[in-house]
Amino acid sequence: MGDLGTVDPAIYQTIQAEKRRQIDGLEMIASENYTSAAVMEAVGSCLTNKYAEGYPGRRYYGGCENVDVVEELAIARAKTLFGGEHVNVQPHSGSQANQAVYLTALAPGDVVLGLDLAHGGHLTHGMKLNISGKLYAFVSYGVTRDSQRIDFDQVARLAREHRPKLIVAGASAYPREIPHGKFAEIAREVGARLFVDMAHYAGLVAAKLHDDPVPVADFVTSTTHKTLRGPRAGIVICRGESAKDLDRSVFPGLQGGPLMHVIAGKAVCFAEALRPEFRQYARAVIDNAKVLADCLSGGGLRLVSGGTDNHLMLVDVTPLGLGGKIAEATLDHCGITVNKNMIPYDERKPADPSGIRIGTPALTTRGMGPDQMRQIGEWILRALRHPDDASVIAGIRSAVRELCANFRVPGVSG
Ligand code: DSN
Repeated sequence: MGDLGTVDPAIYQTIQAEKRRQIDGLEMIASENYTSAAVMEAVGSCLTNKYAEGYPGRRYYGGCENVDVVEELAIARAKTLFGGEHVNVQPHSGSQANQAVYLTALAPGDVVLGLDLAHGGHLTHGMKLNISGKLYAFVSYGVTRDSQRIDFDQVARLAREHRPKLIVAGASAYPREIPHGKFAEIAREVGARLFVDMAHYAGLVAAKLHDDPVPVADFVTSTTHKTLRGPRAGIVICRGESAKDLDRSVFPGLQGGPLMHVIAGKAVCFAEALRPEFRQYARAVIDNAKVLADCLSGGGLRLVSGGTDNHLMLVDVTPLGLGGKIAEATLDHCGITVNKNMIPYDERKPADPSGIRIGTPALTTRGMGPDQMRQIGEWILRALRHPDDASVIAGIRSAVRELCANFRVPGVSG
């Protein structure tokens, strides 16, 4: 035990319990992952002690010679990984990265197009209670009823009708590859700028396994902790012409001192993602998702859009006679962590929608492959068919624990 157990036993014990939960359970929340021990070491380092308002070489504090190196390395590596003329690695989160783009490209009241939250969009893409929806006049596009893929006819029609200043692409619950060029064409036609929030699939873009938004978008944001497998944080990539304004929007517009320890973690994550093994990892994430999706649809569950191209699937559980809330809780009791999720054209409410969202990034990081996906798919089906049968659930819980014992969680030991 280190200092924490003595100084704050309550927090120490809770962290121990969370370690156990992460080791003993199957983490299938599509936006979560296990970052490496190296990233955690950087994030847990003495860099947390340093104030560094400003940018490398232009700080408002002395003593920034080392954190300047950290930030410059993070920027250089992000540029190597994603391309792009300018990168800002200071946003504390994906939400703040998105706000920085809005602050740069828009004035309050400007019209923006974004994907409807209920069709797979994100809070920060214009949800009414989010600052994006309060400050700007968002108009939502969606997916078609039949293919459940983005309705580009609707995007074009809404763009011509509302003449938005900005079009937002990207999603947090969309199982298909997003063709960014189609958005770019529409944006060009109506004189809008294009902003892609690639948070969910950034790791797949880094591995060149997903259409790359950087060449066609004016602004691209990402979190670094999802498929990219880094620390919990955000980044913005933009064209050189917006660099100055964007940097001002992040600091002093939205944030004060950057979290230099987290920026160090981002630098480590970008270096890891530049290695050839990362491409193999991202390939395996997609392959695993396809195997699991086939297994679930073969067992009678309906997959939104019929399947997946990426790291996640959206599963309509109502064919088995239950809603997303019970499905999430049932799987939780089995040690399988997912989240309930609205599906497009859902007739149920957000607190108990028709679907669950399932992702493969974290289990793939643990080294699980197609055999484990088939096994987990069977467990999910059995649990959802018998949500009230305590012995079925207990049996799956113990089988999950046994499986987990064979697959290490990077950076987390029991
Ligand atoms: N809340 C995240 C997700 O789960 O997709 C996105 O920010």
